[in-house]
Amino acid sequence: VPNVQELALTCNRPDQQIPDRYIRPEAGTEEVICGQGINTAIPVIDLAKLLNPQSSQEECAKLRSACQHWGFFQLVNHGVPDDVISDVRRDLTEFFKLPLEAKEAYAKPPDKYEGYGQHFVVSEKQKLDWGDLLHLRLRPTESRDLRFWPAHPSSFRNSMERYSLETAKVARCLLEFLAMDMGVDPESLLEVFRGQPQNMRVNYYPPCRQTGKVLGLSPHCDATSLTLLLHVNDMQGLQIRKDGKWLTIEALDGAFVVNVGDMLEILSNGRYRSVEHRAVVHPEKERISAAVFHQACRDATVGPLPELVTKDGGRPVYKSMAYEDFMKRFFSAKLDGRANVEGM
Ligand code: AKG
Repeated sequence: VPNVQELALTCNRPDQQIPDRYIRPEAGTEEVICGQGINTAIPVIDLAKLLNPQSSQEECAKLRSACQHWGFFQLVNHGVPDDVISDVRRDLTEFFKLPLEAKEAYAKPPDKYEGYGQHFVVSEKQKLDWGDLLHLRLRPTESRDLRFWPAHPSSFRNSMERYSLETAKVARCLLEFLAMDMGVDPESLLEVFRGQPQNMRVNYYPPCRQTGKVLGLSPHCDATSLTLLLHVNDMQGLQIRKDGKWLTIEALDGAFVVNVGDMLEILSNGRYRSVEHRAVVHPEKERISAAVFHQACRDATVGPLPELVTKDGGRPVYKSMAYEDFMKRFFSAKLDGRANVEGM
């Protein structure tokens, strides 16, 4: 399928049309509300307050409520140094500025999800997303395939390494608090994520003149435990499904937008919620976002934690499945709302 960054250069001319495969009749018809209001802004969780014994209990209650009712929150005071964030922002922005041939040196092979290319394409008839991506496996370090790691800009690999380490620390810390909140031994939850497997998908959404007619990223849930999303440039475009409407997220500068993925909904036996989300595009400006996904280890079982099933009267809400089968199922389907978790 075509490179969307290149396609946008021609399609955005007034005498040109957006190809039919990108036109989404549903994109502009559903109600969208602004996520800045007192009742519509996603909760903000302060990691420094979670870690401070004086404020931890109160902040942990906010974290629980965010994961139960919203599936999303913004994380501030997360402790990732400013220079780590600014370096990764700079290098990702530089990468997408490279000429097409230079980016295609890292092209995603058809049978892999790593590399530079386009979002989930599983059939000839499927509608396409208005965006390109760079997908990298970050952790465990031995799983990295450096063929897909850009060597330009020259600081790219080092920036990514530091970012991966810092975001893995944040995710681990949040999972520990969530385990405590659910009343399970943090080790039994962390064991599922042994080695802290982590992937990153960088999304590049070019502008689109007919913005209400295309989607940057189709509605979907993440297959992960927790996703940490960084707004790489200062453009908004993330929307989450809330009470049947689309709610636009106004990301705070430097905060992570964190969401619960299918795997955490399942492990928690339904206590926390994996919520559908999508990305819309701007008529004139490009947008770049970077999602870091925290996965289970290869030999894990994805299913409700036994301690929670016991607490819940022996009733698992979801089936259990080998992690590899769970991910195969996810990658063999197109992005499609809550279909993955609801099929469990
Ligand atoms: C993803 O990469 O899974 C996302 O949902 C990204 C959303 C965004 O770009 O705001």
